[in-house]
Amino acid sequence: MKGSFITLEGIEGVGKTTNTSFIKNFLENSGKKVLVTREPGGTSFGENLREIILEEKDYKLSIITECLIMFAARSQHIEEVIKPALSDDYYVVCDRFTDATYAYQGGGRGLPKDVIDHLKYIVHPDLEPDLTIYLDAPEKISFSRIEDRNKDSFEKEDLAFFKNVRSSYLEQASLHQDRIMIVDASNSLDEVQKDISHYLKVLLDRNSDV
Ligand code: Z5A
Repeated sequence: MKGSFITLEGIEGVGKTTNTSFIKNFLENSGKKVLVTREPGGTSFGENLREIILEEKDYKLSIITECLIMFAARSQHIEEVIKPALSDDYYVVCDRFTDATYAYQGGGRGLPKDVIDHLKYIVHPDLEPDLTIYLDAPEKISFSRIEDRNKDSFEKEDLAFFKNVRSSYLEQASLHQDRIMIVDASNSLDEVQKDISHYLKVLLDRNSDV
């Protein structure tokens, strides 16, 4: 595949949506074709599943059901959107991907890592992001940025849940230092975007050498 696959990760309110637009502009200004997408979602099927996941329900999804829904949406997303775009030379910028499953269903909900490893192997054995920007900030800072919003089913979880999610993200970043770049999202937006620009330039340089 000729394009590049870039993902953004982090707990709620750290600035993933804001910086997805920044990355799109940066890459387009560098002459690249860019496709922005998100998970769960990115296809009609995935967006339907996203609604089911995030809406208030009068029943509770089991942890494994929640995880299978993430991977069902992802499988469709990869086949219908991500792989065709990468084959067509696009830079695909995705707001969350499988690192989020390790962090939320693994770290947050306590699903064993080997279950997620297994599902990942079934759904995308041959696809890994080329670059993951992990926006890191303490829960209290990121939550203060979204306190005026209506909360979805995840955002109603307590601080302990998000501490575990964040720890899990940091653990993955230490395991995949070649791919996951940690950006301090408690800094000003200007500083955050300066750091992101640096990692994008490294990726563009690497691609121009190929
Ligand atoms: N989920 C899962 O459990 N398992 C999975 O495998 C996947 C997902 C893929 C939906 O995600 C949920 O799905 C998610 C995990 C679960 N849980 N929740 N909730 P989502 O990505 O759609 O939802 P989100 O994380 O809640 O997105 P968000 O609330 O929109 O946050 P954000 O995109 O990171 O933040 P933002 O909208 O860009 O910024 C928030 C505000 O902060 C905004 O006013 C900005 O202007 C401001 N901001 C941003 N950066 C800064 C800085 N640096 N300084 C000051 N202010 C800033």
